[in-house]
Amino acid sequence: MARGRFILLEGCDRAGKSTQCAMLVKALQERGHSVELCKFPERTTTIGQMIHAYLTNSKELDDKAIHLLFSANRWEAMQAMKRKLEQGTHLVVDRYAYSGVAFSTAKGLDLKWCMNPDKGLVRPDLTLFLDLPTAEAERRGGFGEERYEKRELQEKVREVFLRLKAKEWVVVDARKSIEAMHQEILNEAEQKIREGEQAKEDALLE
Ligand code: Z5A
Ligand code: MG
Repeated sequence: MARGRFILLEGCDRAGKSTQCAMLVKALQERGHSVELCKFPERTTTIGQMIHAYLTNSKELDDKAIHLLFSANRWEAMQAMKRKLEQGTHLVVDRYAYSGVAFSTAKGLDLKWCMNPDKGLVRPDLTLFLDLPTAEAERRGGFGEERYEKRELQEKVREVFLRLKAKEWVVVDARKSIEAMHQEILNEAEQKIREGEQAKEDALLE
């Protein structure tokens, strides 16, 4: 059995990451794939509850302390994620280390310092960056409820994301309709899954 593919959806606030992750998981399951959703922050763990309290303004934390908690929240999920990938389950992941670096750097922390705690985390096979201008994000539901949902910070976050963007990232224009984005994301994910299966077959034939 081929290793599962790690498919990451990153991007700006309200770009539709959670909407698209749910649609992608459902579509891949309907096509017979074993697939699971992971979301960061994972708010159900003890660390995740501290992050939630911070994001909803019921707890104050030093910028470096909250950065390390976001990273620890990924590390505590790592063994289970690796196991699932090894068992052939595809993971659709809603935000990851790039969000960690983008938000903390936008707040004023040093980029290199921010990258260090996430070094060694399992690497995505496909990163889809959902790009949305901040003015458009503000018009979408729920914007403004949590700590980081402020125009000036969001614009800086987008700038850092664009600095982090590697050449292999796929940029998805999040101004498009939900359905149009879904088709594009599903095509990219299926292609990546086929490549993984092909590589396994080739390895068997050697
Ligand atoms: N954070 C961090 O600082 N460090 C880290 O390491 C990590 C995260 C991992 C909470 O994250 C905060 O944590 C976040 C980053 C920081 N801060 N902010 N701001 P979260 O992932 O829990 O945030 P969220 O509450 O899920 O919001 P989101 O991710 O920004 O939204 P989204 O998932 O991209 O969008 P959505 O929920 O799918 O859609 C939003 C709305 O837009 C909804 O009403 C949809 O129906 C609508 N929508 C979606 N797509 C479309 C299209 N195509 N057209 C029109 N309307 C649409
Ligand atoms: Mg979301």
